[in-house]
Amino acid sequence: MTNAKPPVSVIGLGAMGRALAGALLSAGHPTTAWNRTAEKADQVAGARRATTVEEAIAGSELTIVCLLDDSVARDIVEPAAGALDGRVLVNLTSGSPIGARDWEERIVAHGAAYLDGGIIAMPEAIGSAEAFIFYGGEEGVFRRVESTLTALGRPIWLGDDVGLAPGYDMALLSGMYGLYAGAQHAVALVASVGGDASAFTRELLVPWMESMVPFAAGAANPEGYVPDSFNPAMQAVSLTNLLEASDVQGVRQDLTGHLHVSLNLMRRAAGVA
Ligand code: FVH
Repeated sequence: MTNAKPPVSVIGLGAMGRALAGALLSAGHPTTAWNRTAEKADQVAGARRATTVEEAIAGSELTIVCLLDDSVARDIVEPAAGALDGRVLVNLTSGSPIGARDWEERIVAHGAAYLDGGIIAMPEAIGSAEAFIFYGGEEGVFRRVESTLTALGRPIWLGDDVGLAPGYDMALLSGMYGLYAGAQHAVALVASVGGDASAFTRELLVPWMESMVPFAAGAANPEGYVPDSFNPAMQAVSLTNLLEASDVQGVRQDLTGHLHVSLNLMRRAAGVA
């Protein structure tokens, strides 16, 4: 019996691809890597450098792709897809649900299995307990490679539909960008009235946002339904005041997009849309 870990190939050695390859090597997986700028392989100690994409794919049962975007990934993988027959391709490039389903169709047509993933971590966290990665695709395929994927971060299988992973990935990013937009506007407002933005952030904004996150996220629903207990008519007036005052204070108007989302929801709920 051998404890040897299965080899893995990684296509794409940007910041994330290098982190993925490094984590696989640390976990004991012989790792073959290909990147357009070939010298980046030298930054991943222990990786075997493949000179072509075909050579990388042929080196392992499992190939992980992590490139800038789906169109780059397609241009790189498609011409070499013949080498995928009987293998598994895991695409961790950020994409969309419809793009993932298109990928699956193309990869399966080449006799391979396909999983689509969404990485919820910065490169520095890859391989640690705080990193988690969503996967969508056939459960049997996921289980086949699950223990290898664990080397990258906690794997979360969402279901057979490959579109689930990019959908969940984008949803979490949306939550993050929503928070960022709110924080950015809040700090700009405080600066516009001559306040100390850094003390405000530290002492008031962070604790306030932390306490409001469960409430705001808990109240969200797919229909955009606002309960009467929110007093949406009052909230619509308050949001209008906030938008007007922000404008008068000279806060950049492009920072207020998130307020319009809430204003529209409140107006519709109050019947004044
Ligand atoms: N880094 C992060 O924090 C996030 C975390 C969440 C998931 N994302 C997604 O991961 C994908 C890769 O991101 P990255 O951070 O590795 O990105 P870069 O460091 O910019 O590396 C890009 C790689 O793509 C290659 N590439 C770009 N254009 C081309 C092209 N025309 N032909 C061939 N390869 C191309 C690039 O190659 P090179 O410039 O080194 O030669 C890198 O390998 C991404 O989907 C994030 O959304 C990361």
